[in-house]
Amino acid sequence: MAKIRVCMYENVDEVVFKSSIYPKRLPAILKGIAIGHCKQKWNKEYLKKVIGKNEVKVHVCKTPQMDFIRKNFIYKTLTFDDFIERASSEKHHEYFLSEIPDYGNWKITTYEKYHPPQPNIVEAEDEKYYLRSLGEDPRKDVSNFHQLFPTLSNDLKEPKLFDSESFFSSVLRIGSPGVQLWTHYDVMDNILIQVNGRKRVVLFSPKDALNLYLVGDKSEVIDIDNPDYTKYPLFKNATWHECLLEPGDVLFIPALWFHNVTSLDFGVAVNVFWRHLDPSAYDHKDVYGNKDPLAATRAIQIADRAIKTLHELPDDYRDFYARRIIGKIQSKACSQF
Ligand SMILES: O=C(O)CCC(=O)C(=O)O
Repeated sequence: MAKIRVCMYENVDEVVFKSSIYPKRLPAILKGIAIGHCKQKWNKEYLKKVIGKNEVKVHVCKTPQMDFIRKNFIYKTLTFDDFIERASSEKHHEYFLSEIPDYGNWKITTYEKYHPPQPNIVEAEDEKYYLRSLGEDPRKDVSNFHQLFPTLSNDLKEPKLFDSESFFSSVLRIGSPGVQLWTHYDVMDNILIQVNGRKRVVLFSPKDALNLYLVGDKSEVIDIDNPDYTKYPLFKNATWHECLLEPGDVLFIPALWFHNVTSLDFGVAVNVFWRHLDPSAYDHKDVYGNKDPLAATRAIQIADRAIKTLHELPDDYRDFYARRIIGKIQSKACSQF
């Protein structure tokens, strides 16, 4: 498996970013950008004090590796100060999750119905917490950090790297040490401003899409460091673009680049999405920046119909015409295979 270090740039301004970094469509770490006083101010006590009892909806997970496909986490609404206390501590006295016994294919006989196996309850004193801020009405509104958290707003100076009319959303992200967010892509360009705490970010090019076993915008390969190669043999072919984000760093994540993010410490970040396609190309119901552009959704629906139609044929004909269609897509719609 090939590994590449993400390029780093020092003291970049809007002109340099737009002329020589952005057009490459590669991830980039921007160091030394002025992001305001948040880096000095946003410690645990300050965050608890300024946001206090406002409620936030957070992910709570038994294991550090969060898996959106198999949903190994629950959502809980907590007061912000409680969330910060929990996310910044390794062990918890009060927790939401406990080990659920895995009975596998256990079949209930009449005897067992009245004598069920005793669950071996291991309480989750190290459960993990993760906040991704949501809009006022999460089904309709995008997250706008400055509107949602006015008492923090002045502390953060967003780097001016794109035209303000392209702004889509800004998202506050806070997580426990160790939390690993599943590999996924977003359809908009993005800067991840790491205010404090360190993160390891592994990115994969859009050209690696077929090596990542996608379910929608997410990869099925959750444990990227110890993948099950019998299940995911093509993952070996994916090229890792890896970097360590330190407090104050800004990571440019171009649209469609997959990213897998591990918090090495309790950390606070804000990411800003902006549109780089014409606004009419996007799904106007998208509040997360991850709904496929309208034309892509239509093409996927047509492909689903084509697959269904192929199933009207006997197996050997279905296989033959499926290969012809793949060939056509490869030669006419992929720039390089
Ligand atoms: O930093 C994180 O926790 C996740 C970042 C992310 O997924 C994003 O910026 O799109």
